[in-house]
Amino acid sequence: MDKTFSKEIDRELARLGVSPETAGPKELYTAVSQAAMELLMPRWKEKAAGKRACYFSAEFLLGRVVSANLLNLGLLEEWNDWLRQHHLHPDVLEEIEDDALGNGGLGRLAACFLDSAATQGVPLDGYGIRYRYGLFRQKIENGFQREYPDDWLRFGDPWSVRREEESVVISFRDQQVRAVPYDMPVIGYGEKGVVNTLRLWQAEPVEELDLTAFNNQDYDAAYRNRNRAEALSAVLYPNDDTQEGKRLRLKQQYFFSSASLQSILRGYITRRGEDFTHLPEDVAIQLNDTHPTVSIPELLRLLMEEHLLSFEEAFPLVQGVFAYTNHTIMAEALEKWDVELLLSVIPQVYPYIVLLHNRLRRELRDRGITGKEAEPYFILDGTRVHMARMAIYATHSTNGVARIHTDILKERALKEWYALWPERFSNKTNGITQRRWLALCNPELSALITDEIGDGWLTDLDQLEQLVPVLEDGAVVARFQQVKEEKKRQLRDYVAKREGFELREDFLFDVQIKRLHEYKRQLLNAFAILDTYWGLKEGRITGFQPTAYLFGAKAAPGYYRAKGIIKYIGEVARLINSDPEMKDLMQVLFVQNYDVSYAEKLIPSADVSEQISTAGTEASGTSNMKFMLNGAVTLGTLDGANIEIVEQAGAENNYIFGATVEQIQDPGRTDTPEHLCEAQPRLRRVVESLVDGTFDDGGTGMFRELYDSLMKGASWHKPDQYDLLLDFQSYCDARLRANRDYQDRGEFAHKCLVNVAHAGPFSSDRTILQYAKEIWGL
Ligand code: 26W
Repeated sequence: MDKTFSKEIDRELARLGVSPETAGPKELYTAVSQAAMELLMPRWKEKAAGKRACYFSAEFLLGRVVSANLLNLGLLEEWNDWLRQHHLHPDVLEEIEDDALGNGGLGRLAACFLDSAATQGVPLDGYGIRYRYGLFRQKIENGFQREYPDDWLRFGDPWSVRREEESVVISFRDQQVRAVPYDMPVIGYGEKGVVNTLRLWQAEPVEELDLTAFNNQDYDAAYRNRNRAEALSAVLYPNDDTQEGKRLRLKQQYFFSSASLQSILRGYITRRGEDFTHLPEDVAIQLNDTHPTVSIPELLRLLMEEHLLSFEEAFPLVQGVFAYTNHTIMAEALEKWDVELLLSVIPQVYPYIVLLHNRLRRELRDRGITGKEAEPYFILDGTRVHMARMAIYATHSTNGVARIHTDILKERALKEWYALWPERFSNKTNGITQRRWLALCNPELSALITDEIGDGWLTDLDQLEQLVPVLEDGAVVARFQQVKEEKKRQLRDYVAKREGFELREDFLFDVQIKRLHEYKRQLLNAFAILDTYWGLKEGRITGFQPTAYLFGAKAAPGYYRAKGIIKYIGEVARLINSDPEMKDLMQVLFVQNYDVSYAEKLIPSADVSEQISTAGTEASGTSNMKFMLNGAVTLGTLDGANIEIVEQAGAENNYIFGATVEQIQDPGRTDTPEHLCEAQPRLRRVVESLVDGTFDDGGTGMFRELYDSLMKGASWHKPDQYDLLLDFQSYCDARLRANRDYQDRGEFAHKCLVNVAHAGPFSSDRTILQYAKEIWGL
């Protein structure tokens, strides 16, 4: 093997003044990253001619980038050899912080898309914010979630290049800031691979510091400007469920939208001059949810104010450039900005919103839509700006992220829009990158697969289909079981270190990991665990396969109920883990600070994947795909991408339960929480555990509030709005079925492998090629 890379690592270490023997994790990280950067630089500079696509996203949840980059560069083996040679452990880089510049699915999807585009040779660059602090670090103290800052730059940022000379100025009503781009290479894997760019903007003062104030010894005033500027990109908002009228959040959105557009226009003018008619031939911009949607009036403004186009010239260009992805139908998450707030932050943008609104009204009038009938379309409703409406109107494409989600958009949530412009709507079912979510996180299963069918699956996941005939070979199934056992042992060791908890690796692993939200129904899972516990104690359940129930989730810091659910799971865990009778039957663990790197440990070890959202609420889900790819069965509802997963892998190889979206949304429903509890004493008992003294919420009243949300409702919602009680019985049944089936280990492993063999369609390579062809025209 060519040893250029190893030599480069040695050189970088020497430059840092250390040797392989004296280097700590930080030095090793810096050296290996800089060595890799050195080698890839020539490839990064190559830019193919032709149209480029831009992914505008407030979040990019990359996780740890170093191992993924080394894998994609084909340098991972040489790095591991180098470590071995110096008697260093391959886990030395585990101390490096994740890049956690995102909340959950939407941000991680953006990261998977970048990886897939670079691998498939699709010219796609990411544009976002370089938050100083990513999503908070979570600790569980006394069962309660506590938040601490996430200092992701602690070990430096060797993968970014600051591009001072490409800074732009952004104006707000009350301040101006400089946006400085930090570029990261996005490295494709394999032969078709290219190196694209993730450009993250950092806010800085236009003037370094106020020297006059400084000389007058008014230091607060001297630094005020700097602090106010830096505040803009200081923190990622930790909400993934509600949009509150937050000034700073709007500022962040405008900040990265305007900076990205200015930088894109600069590039265009360099190539084409001031003739903007070719803009949609050169540039496609995908809006990741409505967060960057202020880009629409901002591009109009830039074209009209700085380049003197008329509105009727600029509008079709804008519509040709932009496309919009919707990630949620939860009403609380649909962004609407108060006009007053908007005017006090970015008044210069408002006139362009008015132009859009009026143009829309004219179009509606021409189609005979007036009065009340026109209202669901209004971008401006008198007091607020509806960002999703603006996004649908002023783009050429709106897409959902799984088939059922897109159908719900067309038939319900956005039906008025679909009626007018059906050709604008399409589905792009989400996907995940198999490089991170199989090759990196599960080298053992990867080796099994490669031994059977070769390694073509790394860039063409459909090749997993070739496993189908192989699955009848008992030896393959047995090897899969050994892999699963090995991944459980690895998780056991990791959990022992991180949580001080002794997982039983001989148990079935049942895993629910995702943001904490009522609609995702972690509380239903906890109820079912408690019901199983009582069933075992009373002898109602016999022949039970011992099970470890694992949870990982962060709650938005202001989401009171979500935090109550964390506390409740902790209480259930305490009851069960401390009961000697349960020692060989059940364990419950809520892991702290669930993040991308933790997911990479948990997913490969899982037997059962919990995907239990109320039908019609989870747009797609993506962890469901990661579990499938790593050989877990889905215990889930007919929601999001679960539907497409069971369609591929077969209902007989998964555990589907619960009401369908039609049943949930049936206007003729007569069931009530009270009736359901009356008919089902076991259900009554678990629900009452919230308030009957079984558990202690530390005097906070959180459990009472949860109880009331189920049984009484609240001013803003009906009782049990996510139908936990309706689905309780069928959930318990399905879960017990999985538990019984597991006891025929060979048969269960076979089911798991059938899931793996049919995971091909859930590669983000497939998704990104669909975006490229069907939306971006690449
Ligand atoms: C305005 C606050 C806010 C912030 C983020 C509202 C909503 C969000 C996101 C839409 C939350 C999110 O991550 N949604 C998830 O997107 C995934 C990728 O498409 C889907 O797989 C998940 O089902 C969806 O919940």
